[in-house]
Amino acid sequence: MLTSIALSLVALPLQFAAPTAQEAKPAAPAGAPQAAPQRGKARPRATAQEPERGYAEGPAIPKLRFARILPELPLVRPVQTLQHPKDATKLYIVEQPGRILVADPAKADAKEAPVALDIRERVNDGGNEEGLLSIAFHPKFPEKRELYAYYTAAKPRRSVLSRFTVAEDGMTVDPASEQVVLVQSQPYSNHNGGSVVFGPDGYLYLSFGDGGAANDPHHYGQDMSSWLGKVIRIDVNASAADGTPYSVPADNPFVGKQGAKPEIWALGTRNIWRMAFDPKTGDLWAGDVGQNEWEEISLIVKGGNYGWNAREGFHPFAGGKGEGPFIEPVVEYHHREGMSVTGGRVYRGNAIPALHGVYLYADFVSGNLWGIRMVDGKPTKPFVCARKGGLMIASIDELLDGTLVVSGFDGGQERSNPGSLWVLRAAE
Ligand SMILES: [Ca+2]
Ligand SMILES: [Ca+2]
Repeated sequence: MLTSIALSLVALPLQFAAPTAQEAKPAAPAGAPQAAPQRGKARPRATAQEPERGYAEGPAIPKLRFARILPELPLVRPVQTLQHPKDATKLYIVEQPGRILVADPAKADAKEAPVALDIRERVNDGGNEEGLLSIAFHPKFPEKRELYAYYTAAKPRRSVLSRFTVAEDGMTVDPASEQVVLVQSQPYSNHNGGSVVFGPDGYLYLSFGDGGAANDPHHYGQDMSSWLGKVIRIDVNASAADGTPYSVPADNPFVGKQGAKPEIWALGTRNIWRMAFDPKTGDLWAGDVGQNEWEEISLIVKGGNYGWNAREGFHPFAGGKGEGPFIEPVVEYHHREGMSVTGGRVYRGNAIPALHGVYLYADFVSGNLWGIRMVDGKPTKPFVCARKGGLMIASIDELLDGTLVVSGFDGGQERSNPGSLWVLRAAE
């Protein structure tokens, strides 16, 4: 049973803060905004907890299976893979304690992998959601040999975004080359967000969580004077006039707005754990981890307010604050189906034609992997493409040919459990 997996966990899921006994449940969804049903189609049956949404119809989404890669390579809490953009033999594997390994994903018998970077001494991975959380190459890599890394550090507790220089052969990243781009103080160990990605515009996007604890006690999600609970967008190619090692794009939505940090691109996000651009459409997809009941997938747009902590998924959140208008999720799921969403990406590979254009996302606890399509701006009904009970799915990334790679912790998230990597194949 999926729920028994969740209940058997001793530690908290990676991106999930356990509700305290005193926490009120969000109000019933009555009155929650609903998408209009598609004309001429039967509305899906609603339950008390799942209001009618009116899903779009689309081509069938295929069943998938998990195929292990690098099965003999020992990994410690792998939280992301990133392929060299010009070299299919180099897959950079991010280990949460603070290392990056580089391995050829096709080498089935690899028992070890060279360490490209080891900054475990700088990284604080004391909390379950702390550590080296995300990396991204500069869009012009490898001509511009820059790697951006987002990690948590201690004393004081903070999140750090840094730039490092990659060696010409791509095998090592110089730890002495670190240039800190920005720092955000962190009030609690959890909800550090943790995706750094470059957009088609060449700017860097970073997801910050709401800071942590539970319920966003300081209401950071709607506080425009803080990066917490936001997605930010910066230009890392130009320093600011005051020496800040990045600049703010002039068309950021809150530039010049009094009391607002100009780096903010979108607000009201609780803890986006994995976001990714669709290279074909330029859409920014995100999985935003919920509090007590609802996990959501959202499309992040310029200036959008995603509701936290006034909203959780499509529902009002008791005790939250905030004025709309809010942008509703694309889809949500209830904690019956999982506990902590891991945002994925749109499949743009050629190996599975029926999967082309499908957005895939997962639950860290239940091991469910869903697919949806967008049809005329509306999602198709989420379809469970695969289920991998016991695998804590931490990230869904892609190889050069579009093959999706899943990083996870095998058998639970206790630190002693081995990490593992899988590719998604068509089920036979
Ligand atoms: Ca935090
Ligand atoms: Ca939301």
